Formats: sequence, C-alpha cells, structure tokens
Amino acid sequence: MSNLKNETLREALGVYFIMGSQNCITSPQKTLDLALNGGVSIFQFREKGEGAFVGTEKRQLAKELQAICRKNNTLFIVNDDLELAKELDADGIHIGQDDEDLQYVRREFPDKIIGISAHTLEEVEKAVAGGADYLGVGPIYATETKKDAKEVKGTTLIEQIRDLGYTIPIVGIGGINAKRTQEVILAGADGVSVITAISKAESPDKASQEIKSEVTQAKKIK
Ligand code: TZP
Ligand code: MG
Repeated sequence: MSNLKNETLREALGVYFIMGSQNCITSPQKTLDLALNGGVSIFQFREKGEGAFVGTEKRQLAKELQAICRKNNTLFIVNDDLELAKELDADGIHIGQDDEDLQYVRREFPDKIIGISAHTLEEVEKAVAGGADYLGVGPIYATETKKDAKEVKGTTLIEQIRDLGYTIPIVGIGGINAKRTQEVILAGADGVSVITAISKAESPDKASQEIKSEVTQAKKIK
C-alpha cells in the first residue's frame, strides 16, 4: 500500500466499529446507521459466536450493511471470511493469527486493506513483513465479547511497537469505551476498535460521537 493510502487509512481508523447481529440489541442495520451518523469512520462485519447468522442469512446481512457503509462513504471490512470479502468486493479483510496465512491473503487481495490481530512483538514483526496494512492490538482491557480472547495487556504492547519505530497504523481493541479512548491513542494507536460500547449503547450515535471526540482530542495532545 502506498504512503498516501497509508495516511488515509491511518485517518480512517479513528473510530473503528466492529459488529455482527449477535452484538446488537436492536437491528444491526439501524445500529450501524446510527453509529455512522455519530462518526464511525470504518466498519468491520464480524458475524461470529453464539447466535450468529451463517450461510445465506449472513451473506444477506453483509450486503445490507455494506450498502449502508457505501451510502455513508465508509470503509467496509469483512472479518475472516475470504470468500465473502471477494464476493462482495469489500474494501478489506481482517484476519486473526489462527486464520488464513497473511501472505496467502495478500496474494488473494493485492489491492485490499488487510488488517491482522497481533498480541506479541514477534507477531507484529511478521505482520509488517507479510504486508499487513494495519494491526489490531489487544485485548487492551477486559472484554466480555470475545470468549477466547488472550490475556489483557493494557497499552504496553502498543507503546513497545512505537518505541521500536514501527509506523504501521494500529488500532487498540478490547473493552474500549469513550473514557478509555485517550489512553489508547496517547499510547500510540491511530484509532480504537469498539464493539459493545457502540453496539449495545442506548444511543449508538451518541456513543460514537463521544468516542470520536476523545480520539480527536487525544490526537491534538499527541
Ligand atoms: N479481539 C480482541 S478483544 C475483542 C476482539 C474481537 C472484542 C472486543 O469487543 P468489546 O465489546 O469492544 O470489548
Ligand atoms: Mg478470526
């Protein structure tokens, strides 16, 4: 990815909303629409876990959420499902360490945004060498959302990555809400990835707005 694209992506990662139907208390379409109005700048469709749709229902929901993103000029990323990402011509794909090999994904999607979750410096080094466009680092705080999440690390790994001079865009993930946002950005992240604090908020628009404002403020201090 060129430097220009890299800087555009860094900016877009500010408020990174992730969800699937299983994370929502009302309709996912409505939740996403409100979140985008509130200031979410990039969205990841992550339909997984208990009660998640599969097959045709999953595909249909993905298409509807992608259409909402397009209407709002917001990047649409698919979690883990290469076939779906290809079929929908998504803007990108996010993979975990246990998913498809990064170099394979890069070959399959030469021009797409590829994000990867990283939990150690070794994983960071491999991700950068393998051509990832951004890193998801966490869990920063305790999370109820991902049952098999690794141990909570606070912001230490983000700080270490920056201290070593890596400039790759980073989003923090895990238990992040508006109150915790500044700490994550000040540690060196370009954005915050959020599920529950937006998907289960009484007003997903207000929650997104608050997080966006914290990101903006923290970036001014940095
Ligand atoms: N990866 C690490 S923590 C996490 C994922 C997908 C879940 C984050 O969800 P929440 O609700 O924002 O804590
Ligand atoms: Mg995965």
